[in-house]
Order: sequence, then structure tokens, then C-alpha cells
Amino acid sequence: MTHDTVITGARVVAASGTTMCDIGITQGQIATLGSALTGTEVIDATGLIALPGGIDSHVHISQPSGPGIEMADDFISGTRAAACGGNTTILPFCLPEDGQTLREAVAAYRKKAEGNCMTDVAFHLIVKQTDPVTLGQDLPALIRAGYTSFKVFMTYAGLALSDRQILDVMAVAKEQNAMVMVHAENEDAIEFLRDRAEREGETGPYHHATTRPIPVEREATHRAISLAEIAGVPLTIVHVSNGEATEEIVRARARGLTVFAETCPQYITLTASDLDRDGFDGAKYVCSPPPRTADEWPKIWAGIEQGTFDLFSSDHCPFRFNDTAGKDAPGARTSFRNIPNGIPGVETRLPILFSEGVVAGRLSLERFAAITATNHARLYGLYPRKGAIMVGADADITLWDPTVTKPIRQHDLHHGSDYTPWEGFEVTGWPVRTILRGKSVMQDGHPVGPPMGEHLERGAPDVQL
Ligand code: DUC
Ligand code: ZN
Ligand code: ZN
Repeated sequence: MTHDTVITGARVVAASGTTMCDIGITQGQIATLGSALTGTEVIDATGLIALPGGIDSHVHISQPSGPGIEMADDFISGTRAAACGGNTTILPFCLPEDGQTLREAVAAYRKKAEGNCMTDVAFHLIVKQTDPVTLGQDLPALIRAGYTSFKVFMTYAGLALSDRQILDVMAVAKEQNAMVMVHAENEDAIEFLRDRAEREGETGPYHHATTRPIPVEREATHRAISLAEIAGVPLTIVHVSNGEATEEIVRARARGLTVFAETCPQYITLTASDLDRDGFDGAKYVCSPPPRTADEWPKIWAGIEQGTFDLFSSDHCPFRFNDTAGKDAPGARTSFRNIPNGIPGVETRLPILFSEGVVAGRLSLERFAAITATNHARLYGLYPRKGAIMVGADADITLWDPTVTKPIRQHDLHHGSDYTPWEGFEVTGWPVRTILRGKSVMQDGHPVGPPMGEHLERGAPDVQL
């Protein structure tokens, strides 16, 4: 059988293990893994590593961010950056505007994505209200239509849900078989600390970090787990930043609870001191939970290596720095409260983990594939179509050159932000080709081809990782 495309010469990180083989692709799917395959197009990948295309299950794109504030990425630039960073699927969050129903928000978000994506996409929902229409009609209908995961917040005025509301939402997840993702930080504790900091004149970007200390996250993590236990649902704790919150997850699992956990590059490479950089530069690092001290990095690494963390995502939440619609928002220089919250990272997530994890000898290629692609596909209902190199799956493959060493530079990136928090951070290993359903969407650092990304149908979460 002649294939449409054959990739030859690569070390292939397949679902069945890592092996030297050819990959035969026909009609956008992996048709054969074997030797001496033939194809109309032949991609010589000698010296390269073929990994499943990255799935970044935590990104924010074109998300409503408050009056006068604009996210730096829409679907065009966000998925372009994702593809250039070795990703083939991303899952952004659909957040209703004030006054919009969840169903209206999903319809509008679908429209924004349509025809504009260089990767495939699927949406999580954000549940910010618990009225009878949302919980009784919209949310169940959307879950049944394949929006099988949603995020709830324990912080932020206008987004934070009370414990009772979280339980009510979890009850819907249980009934409809959806995954609840939790942003775990204690809003009242943050408000107390913010008010005190402002009274004492501690208003610079650094105090974003001092007013969201580790106990704020540890307590909320414990509470979220307890609420999920009471409701009888699995849950995912997103963007875990420190060792104490990680311990809560380890303890919960030891009690037999089904808890999944996600961490991100910022929690193994950045510190709160970055928020204390000269002038207003610290604003470039304002995200929640905030980066901690370097003492926390080995604790997060231990969680990555030992399997506490199932997911390694970017939490890409991009704003421009030199922009009054971004980090330089009105009032941002007089109080950290007004600095838009989030950092760009969809294009740098995989190179940072490859370099710091695989090249540094902390992670096997198989574990890298699991926490950057396979587990995301399983947990969010995209497996076996997505997330692994195996016969019958979509031909979503990223070719890596493990020998390239270079500093990360804003100049080389494709996101809409005007900076990267990792400027000058040196990495070894870089994706040189991203293949989506058999077609190259990035080659040698440049986006190629038309935006062929599709919105994906999703199934129920697979909680047997
Ligand atoms: N939570 C996120 O998941 N992303 C950005 C900001 C936030 O609080
Ligand atoms: Zn969050
Ligand atoms: Zn996020």
C-alpha cells in the first residue's frame, strides 16, 4: 500500500513504546507503523524524534477580560503560536460575557474560531453562575453536546463560586459525567491580604505574589478536594504552583479519591522575584497562582516525575506589556490589583519541558508524551483519536530536533504578546515540524499552509489514566 505521506528515519514515541520505524499516513490518519513504507510524499526525519502533537489543555484566547482590556491572542495568532510550539490541539476556555448565557457564549466562541485555527481546538466551559437555567438546562445540554469539562473559580469577584455553588455545579458534573476543573485560591484570604497591602503602601507588581501566598492555594486545594469527595466526583486541580498544594493531592489520592493535577512551566522556572523586577517589568510575570521561590521547583519536579501531575499545560493567558489594553492598564502602575492576570506560554511550554525534563534526564520520552499529549486527550474525551502515535489515530505528529540549543527570544515567537517571560532562557531541543492530520502546519519555525484546524467533538472523560 502506498501512503499519502511517509515519515522515515525518526525515533518514534508511539503508544506501544519508543522505536525506530516509518510512519505511514493516509487520509490524515496513521495507517501503518513499520519499515520500508512507501508514500507519495516522503519526509526524511533522520536524527529527529517523532512525538505525538502537543495538546495544551489550558489556554486562554479571545477571553473577555474586563472593560478596556484585551487579550493579546485571538484564534489566528493563538493557534499559530501553538502550532509553532509543537502543538496540534489546544483547549481554550469559553467564558460568557456578563448577561450572556453559556449556550450563547459557546455559539459566539465557535464563530470566532471557525476558519481561523492552525491547530484543532475544543473548548472547556467556565461556569460563573448557578441559576436554574445554567445548571438545569444549559450546562447539561452542553455536556451532552460534547463540552465535557468545565472550570470553576474559587477566586475573583464575579467569577468565584461559593462552596454551595461549587457543590451544585459538581452535582451536574456527576449526573452528566463531566470533568470539573478548579482554580484553587481562597478569595476572602486574598482580599484580606490585598486590603492590608494597599493600606501599607505595598502596591507594586511584587505584591500580587505576597497577597496570594502558598496557604491561600493549599487551603483552597484541600477544600476543592473535600467538596469533590462530598459530591462524589473526580476533579482536576489546575495550575498547581507549590509543594504544599501538591501534598494535598497526594494525600487525597492515598485516601482513594480520583484527583487529577496539572502544573505549568512557570512553576519550575520563574519565581516571585521576577515580579519584583525593575520599574514596571514585574508586571510581565503577574499570573495566578504566582510563581513561588526556587525552593518549590524541586517539589513540583518530584510531582512531575512521580506521577502526581498528570498534565503539563501552559496556562497561556496573554496580554501585551506596552499597551493600556494589556499589562499597562489604567491604574496598573498604582496598584497590582489592576494588572491583567496571566502570561503567554503556548509556544514555549513544550521546548521548556523537553529541555528541562527530557534533555536534563528527569523525564523519559514516554512520560513527556503522556503529560504533554496523551493524558490531555484521555481526560478531556479526545482519546484515541488524539494524543498518541498509533494506527487509526489522527496523524498529529511533531518532529523534534533534540540537538538544537538556543535561547528563547520574543523575536522568534508567533503569539500576539509583545514579550515572553522566558526571554533569553536557553533550551536544548526544539520542534522543527508540526503535522496536523497529515499536513504540515509548521516547518522550521514558520507557520505553513492555510488554517485547517477544526473544532473537535469530545467524549466523556477517561478517568483511568
Ligand atoms: N487562571 C488561569 O487559569 N489563567 C489565568 C488567570 C487565572 O487566574
Ligand atoms: Zn485559573
Ligand atoms: Zn488559565
